[in-house]
Amino acid sequence: MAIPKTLKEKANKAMGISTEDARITKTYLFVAFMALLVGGLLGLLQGLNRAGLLELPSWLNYYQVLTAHGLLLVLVLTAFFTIGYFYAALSHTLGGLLPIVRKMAWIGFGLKIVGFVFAVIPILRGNASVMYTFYPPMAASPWFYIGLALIVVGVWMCAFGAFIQVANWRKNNKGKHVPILSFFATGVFILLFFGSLPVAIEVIVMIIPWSFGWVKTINVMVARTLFWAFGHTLVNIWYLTAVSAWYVIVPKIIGGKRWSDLLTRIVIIALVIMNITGGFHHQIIDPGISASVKFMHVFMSLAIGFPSLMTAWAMFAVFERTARKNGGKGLVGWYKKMPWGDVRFLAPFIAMLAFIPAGAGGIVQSTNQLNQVVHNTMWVVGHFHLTLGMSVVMTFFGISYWLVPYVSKRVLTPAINKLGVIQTIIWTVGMIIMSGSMHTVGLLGSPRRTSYTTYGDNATALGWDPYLLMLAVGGTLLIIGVLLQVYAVINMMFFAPKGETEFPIAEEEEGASKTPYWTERWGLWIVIMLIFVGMAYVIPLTEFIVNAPPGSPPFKTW
Ligand code: HEM
Ligand SMILES: [Cu+2]
Repeated sequence: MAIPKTLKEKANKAMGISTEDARITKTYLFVAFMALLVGGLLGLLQGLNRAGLLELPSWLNYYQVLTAHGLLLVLVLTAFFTIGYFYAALSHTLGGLLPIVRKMAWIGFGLKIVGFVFAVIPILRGNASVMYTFYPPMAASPWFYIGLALIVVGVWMCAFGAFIQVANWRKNNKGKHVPILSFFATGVFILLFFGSLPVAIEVIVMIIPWSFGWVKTINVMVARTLFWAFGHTLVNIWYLTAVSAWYVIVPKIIGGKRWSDLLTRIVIIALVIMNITGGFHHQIIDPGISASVKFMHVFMSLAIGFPSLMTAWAMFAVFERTARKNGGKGLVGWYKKMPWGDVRFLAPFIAMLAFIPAGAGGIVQSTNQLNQVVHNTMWVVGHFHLTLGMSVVMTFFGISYWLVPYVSKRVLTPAINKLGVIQTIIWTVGMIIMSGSMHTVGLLGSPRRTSYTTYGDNATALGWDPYLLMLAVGGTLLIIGVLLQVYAVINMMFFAPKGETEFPIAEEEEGASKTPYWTERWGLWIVIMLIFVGMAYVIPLTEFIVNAPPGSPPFKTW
């Protein structure tokens, strides 16, 4: 930890986060959890519908609900949480945000909210039931895409704000390592920027002119490819955000030290470099991509398993060391010494455990032959409720129990901690039931993105019913979990007792070897990343464009 130099930095250390910096994070987190509330309610409607328990009224279409559920949870919840969390980290570890950076965070906030309103109005009016992937040739109202473009520009504002903040700190702290959590933030914002470039090109250059009717047709394969270059990166941004809490926050909460600083930084660099190049594992069934290019993408996405395994190893080493230091004994007996009753530990711990089956499912999906079995079935929906709905979101929940009090200058009370533990258990049971039945019913052939139907009482389709019923049971538990979590956040934000809450950052182990300075060479990492991106995308995109099939006019399929 750098010793604070300027008066402002000293003041920040003494008094906690400045009110102005806190307001940014607080507002971002508030929006994130409102998205969880509304998105969760919509999820329940879907679950009940698929189980045949609820017929949606004629003015509320299943695909309209699904579009809103996807956007609220995939885009709004995650983006607002990630930015709110990392802006608090930048403020805390780099001695307070610069005024210009603060301004950019607010402009970014405004752009995202305006963009969101632009996107939501056509969804509500039934003119944009294209789901969060908005694959052409399905076409929504042009305003929906203009909204998405504004959201992306809003995210860029925040990314550039973070770059300015980090660059300024580096200028004033020559030769020093960027504090670890800001190092994570740097990686995340680099990925957010470069990962959202392709989708911005897709939306602004291709889709908007086409949906206005200025051009007649669209190249569907180019659009899908640009989308997944972004979509796949987004997934790993969530992952990297969750991992930052696992490496840096959780060890502090259990009273331990951080695992190797060098290894942590290598994991971040590896994830940044290898990320964007995995997009085609979402397009394994797509035509027109050669087997060798698909193979390269699958190889690259499995390569990300390597830093993931390093993470798993490091985390369990930290747990064992800390528990043994606290008197834990035996091969497994040391587990008793973990703070199971502390939601700030319990929630991210279960999130980590969930990543084991979640990662295994991902390997299944990236395997060509197995992908044929599960592609576009409910299995996939089970998979991302396990990865995103459990590994990532439960980590976010765990973070909220100290971050919300920290920015609200309040404290986590034992009562809210207990509520959090109950919430964690309900969410865990609900997700296991929901995602377990989704995986199973997917293997039995039930398609994703399909409202309730028995296909004329076809025997196979009727066989899905028990699993779809379990899906609704899990979904009902989850909505209880959503309500408890949102209640806890609102309580910690506005009603909990006033007081100082610590921003928990674990120290390095004593006598840890010094991290070499080459890890700070972000320019080099970006160049290597771009070479990888070029390697993965130049040939297939050229082929799609040079040998383009006839383009498609827009379709409204709903
Ligand atoms: C109350 C909790 C939740 C319930 C009951 C629920 C239920 C569902 C159901 C039944 C589907 C879709 C089915 C279909 O393909 O027809 C779905 C899709 C989806 N859910 Fe959830 N979900 C919940 C929470 C979440 C959370 C927390 C996230 C992410 C943070 C999430 C992300 C998604 C996404 C991305 C889709 C796919 C949308 C699409 O295919 O376009 N869900 N959910
Ligand atoms: Cu992916």
